[in-house]
Amino acid sequence: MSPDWSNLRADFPILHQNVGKNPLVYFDNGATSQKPRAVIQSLINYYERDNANVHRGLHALSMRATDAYEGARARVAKFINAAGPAEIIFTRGTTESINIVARSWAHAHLKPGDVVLTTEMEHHSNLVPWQQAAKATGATLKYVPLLGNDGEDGLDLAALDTLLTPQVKLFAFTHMSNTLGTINPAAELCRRAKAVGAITVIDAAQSIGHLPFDVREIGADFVAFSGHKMCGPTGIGVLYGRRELLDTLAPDETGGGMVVSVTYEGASWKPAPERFEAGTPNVADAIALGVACDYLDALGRDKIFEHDAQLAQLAMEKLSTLEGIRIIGPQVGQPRGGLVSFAFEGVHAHDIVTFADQDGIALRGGHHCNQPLMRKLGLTSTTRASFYFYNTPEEIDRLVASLRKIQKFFAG
Ligand code: C6P
Repeated sequence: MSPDWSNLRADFPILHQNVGKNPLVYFDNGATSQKPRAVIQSLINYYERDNANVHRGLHALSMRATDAYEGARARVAKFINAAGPAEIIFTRGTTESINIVARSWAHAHLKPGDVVLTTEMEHHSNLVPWQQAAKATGATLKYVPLLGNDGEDGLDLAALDTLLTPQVKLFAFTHMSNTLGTINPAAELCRRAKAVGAITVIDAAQSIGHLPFDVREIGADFVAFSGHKMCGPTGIGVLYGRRELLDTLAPDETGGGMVVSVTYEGASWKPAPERFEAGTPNVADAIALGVACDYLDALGRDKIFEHDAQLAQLAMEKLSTLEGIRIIGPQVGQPRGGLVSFAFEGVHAHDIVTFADQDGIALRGGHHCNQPLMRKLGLTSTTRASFYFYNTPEEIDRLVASLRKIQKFFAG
């Protein structure tokens, strides 16, 4: 049975406010999701009762903080079905997670003649680090093309046959595009990469809190995601890495907490995950991320996906009735995740976002950290409505009504 979605709104204090004269419609979940009371309370509890540094103290608070921090690591491992907590490295977010792989793995393993493969739909966070790694090592960066004038046909999976050569050492791709809403077939991409001996890196920033995700079933080597897009706090994220791979990697950052022994001449490293967590970690936010995992698992990410995908289809159907709208990514009836990006000729996305805000509706407008993709589609920006389980069909009606008003205004 599906949860009672509208009752769940009571768990999110922030949703119960007016923006100007109108009740808030929060459609910017792709940028960051809102936080349930349980996550907020976890932060308060930690700072009111348990706050101490971890792994260092023998006093009660430090031991409580350490237990809760390591408990959160185990909780996240369960959330994605990792083989164990040692495969979970806490980072600041998706961006830092991908950069760790690009600096630690790629710099150690890439040489001239090697190829790093990514796709034409990547967020800058899963593109620029590979450009930098390729530049530093002499490797070549190649892209799996995106099909369709509006990017509606997804990645060119046939092109993979020629692109995935034994020269490809690493294939980094997004699980769900933050701009198109496309969901890539992660398990198939990992299987095909593995067949040529390439390591896979999945950017799961947009998918992890929205659909079931099993790292072992997918067969990923590395997975990056952010807590703040899955009901957790900002400033905490995860790099999942297969244990065998993590243990062969040199640390990206060095300092306290990650060493076994230090002399004036040198130092030796602890195994993963400590090896990759130099300095005092973000204890409070990691613990709250564990609470976010509990919250999402209690709802069921299969149910969340169903809900979000239904809202996206409803939005597409209703938005399609607006004259001159161009929706990018999968079209009405094609499978997609819970976000919709669109453009109107002659009206800039920033104007749409500003006007919608006056109706209490929070959207995102711009290039969504996807400049090469925008250029490919012949756009400079789009407006994006991104949904989560607390959004409702009535809110979609308010969006469409607001857009109609905006269109009328700009038509003069
Ligand atoms: N996308 C959006 O509005 P960080 O900032 O490290 O938490 O996540 C980066 C990131 C990486 N990959 C994808 C697919 C993403 O969507 C994001 C963040 C936000 O779409 C902010 S640009």
